[in-house]
Amino acid sequence: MVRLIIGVAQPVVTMTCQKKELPRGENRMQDISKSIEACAARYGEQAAAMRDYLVAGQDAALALDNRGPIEFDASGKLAQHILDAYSKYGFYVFTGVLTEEECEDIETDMVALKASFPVAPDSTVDVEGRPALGSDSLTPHLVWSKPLGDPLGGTQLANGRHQIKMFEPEATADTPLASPFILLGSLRFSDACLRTYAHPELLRVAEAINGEDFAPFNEALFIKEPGIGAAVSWHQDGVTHWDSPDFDENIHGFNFMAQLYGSTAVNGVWVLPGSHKLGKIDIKDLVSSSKSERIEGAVPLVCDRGDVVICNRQALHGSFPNSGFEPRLTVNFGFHKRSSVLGVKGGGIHSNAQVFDDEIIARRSRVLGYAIASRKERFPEETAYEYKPFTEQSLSFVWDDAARADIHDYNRDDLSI
Ligand SMILES: O=C(O)CCC(=O)C(=O)O
Repeated sequence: MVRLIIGVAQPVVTMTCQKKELPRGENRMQDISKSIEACAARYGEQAAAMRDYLVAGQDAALALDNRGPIEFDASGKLAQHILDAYSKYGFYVFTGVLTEEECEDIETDMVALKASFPVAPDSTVDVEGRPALGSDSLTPHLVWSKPLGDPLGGTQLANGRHQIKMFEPEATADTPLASPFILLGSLRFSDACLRTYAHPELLRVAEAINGEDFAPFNEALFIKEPGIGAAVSWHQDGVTHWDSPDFDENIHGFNFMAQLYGSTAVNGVWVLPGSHKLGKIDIKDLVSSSKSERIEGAVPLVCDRGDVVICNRQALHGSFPNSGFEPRLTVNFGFHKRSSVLGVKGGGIHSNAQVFDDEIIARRSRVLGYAIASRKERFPEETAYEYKPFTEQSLSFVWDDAARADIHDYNRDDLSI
């Protein structure tokens, strides 16, 4: 069913613009006990083991010291405790980043997007017979799956990085034969997601991790509807730099994962803490030593609505099919160190393999310029992020129809490494 190969202790200042900020370390966790039971029940004789794994993982995730609001110290640097925890675990849950207003904007766009999805993987029309979303695209945009499937696991798609096939529970008879679960190049389809891409505090985090000349990676939506949403089998994202003499824990960049409905042990991404420092992992071996796909030591990303995770792309991660009752919609967008992409031949997963030069990086970065411009219009009271490469070249951007046309198929230049 897959249509595409994808693919020092200093005083801290807590950021403003968050309506639902909680003290560091706390979260309002959704009660997912019914989902845990429903999910476990689909695993047959493994039901008890699955239930125990979900509960233990959730408890372990909440016991880690890697969640709280985005904080900067008195000199404007990202708080050291965040940098330390991110380096230790390979991920950090920033709580209360997106305001309710911003989440509602994304929700509104999602309703329109879903209504314009093609009716079937090979269709070019939506349910009303209109040209479907992306039917004029030259670039890949939708990845489809059968309900509760694992379309990437155990295949050679995406450079074979999803080494094992996850268990695919049987879906109920009322589910569609196939539905989209990943939307690529998402910034051209949703103004709300475009604006989230320019969130000033998130971009300051990107700068802190990857330097002020940080470069884009790619953007996608992960759509995990209850009873339908597909698995993304265990994998590490990076494909190009594992044997590099300059290898370090940040060389393959990171993804921000903004949560519209929260994220749970049942529907969320699971991460093996610290695995971003281990180099390339033999996943089959790990599954074999864990005696099941329930990899020992992994924990789920437990989030509320509006939380945003930063996840190192080298960390071992994956998600189970969503056989619970809560939806998950993740607005994914990643960034790299410029040195990780400049002069590097891409891995060919999200875009055709090409050597990324200054021109390609500049072309791919313009969507960030439009995003900042568009966010300024929607949230004029906010201090917009200033991206050094634009300032140095005195580049300015306007978000208008010409800009929309300019980013048509922009993801053909995804800096896929
Ligand atoms: O959201 C998911 O389920 C998977 C996300 C993922 O694998 C990624 O961002 O690399």
